[in-house]
Amino acid sequence: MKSLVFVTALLVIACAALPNPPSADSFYAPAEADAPPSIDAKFKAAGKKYFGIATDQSKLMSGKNAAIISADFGQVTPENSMKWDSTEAQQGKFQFSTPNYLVNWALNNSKLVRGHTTVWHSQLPGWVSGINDKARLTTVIQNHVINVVGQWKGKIYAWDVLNEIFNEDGSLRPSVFSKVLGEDFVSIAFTAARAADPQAKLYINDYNLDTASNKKTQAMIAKVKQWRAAGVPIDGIGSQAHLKPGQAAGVRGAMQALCAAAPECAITELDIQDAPAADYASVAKTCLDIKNCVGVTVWGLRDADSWRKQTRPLLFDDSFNPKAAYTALLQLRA
Ligand code: 9MR
Repeated sequence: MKSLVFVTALLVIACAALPNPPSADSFYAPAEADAPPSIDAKFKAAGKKYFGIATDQSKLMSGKNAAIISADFGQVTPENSMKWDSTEAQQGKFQFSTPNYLVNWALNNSKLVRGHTTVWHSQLPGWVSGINDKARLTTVIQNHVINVVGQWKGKIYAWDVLNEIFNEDGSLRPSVFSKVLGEDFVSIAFTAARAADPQAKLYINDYNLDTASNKKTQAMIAKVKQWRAAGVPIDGIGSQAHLKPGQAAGVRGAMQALCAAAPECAITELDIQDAPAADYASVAKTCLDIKNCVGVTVWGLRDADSWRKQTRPLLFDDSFNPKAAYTALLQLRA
């Protein structure tokens, strides 16, 4: 009897000493309540529009892609399905079923879409690259841009209207567009895109813009200022940011300079060889710190699906497990 009183007394004292005994409710709280917020949620809390990812219909229909993107990302870019060779492989015969799937998926899942890309020298059908008449090429560009951008009028946050038009020395890349039309293709493409979807933010996008001082970055800045001053409707500059370890160090200075040249800017195709966590964190923090940088898009989910898979540059391994760089981004302070 004595021992029972003693044990009961001990229990009473022990319970009283517990700060707040957990209620029944807290035992059954959903696991997500304790999960850290997504990187996209962090970006939005910091005033950004999204943290996004490149994907496409085949990915969204396989493995854990859709589940992970739906839970953790706020924006999608079609990796290939909106390019000229996919949308208008034959003149005037537009194919939209694959990118339609992505856009519908995005809208059903409350994700923003970046359209990619209307005028690019690569993945360009032969019937376009063979044109050498100014008037004909002008009409062909206008018709392509109006049909492709118009297809998703009001549904696309931003369009990469022009992609990769500069050489490393800052001159214009010798594509069919620049050879036949000189610089005029820039205003032709942007004017058509604005008419087709007045709400979409219109971007010029390029790679190797990762150092402020390099000639390509300088040319992008000078030319965007010049074209905007002349009335070309350019809303944003996209820096692709396909990086090697260590290159992230230059991205802050480069983005500060690029973002000062247009109303908005974004990192549009981020991937980093070997996926160093500190480099990913540094690039993400750069966008968080620059007021008119609207978001960061990573160029694919799993290493196995990357265009440079041998360098394992992405945030998820081949089994869809998040890598150290992903955790570093989750832990980033805005
Ligand atoms: O990731 C894309 C890859 O699947 C395609 O085969 C390739 C074709 O050129 O394009 C890749 O995406 C590119 C993007 O559209 C523009 N910037 C460079 C990207 C990597 O090459």
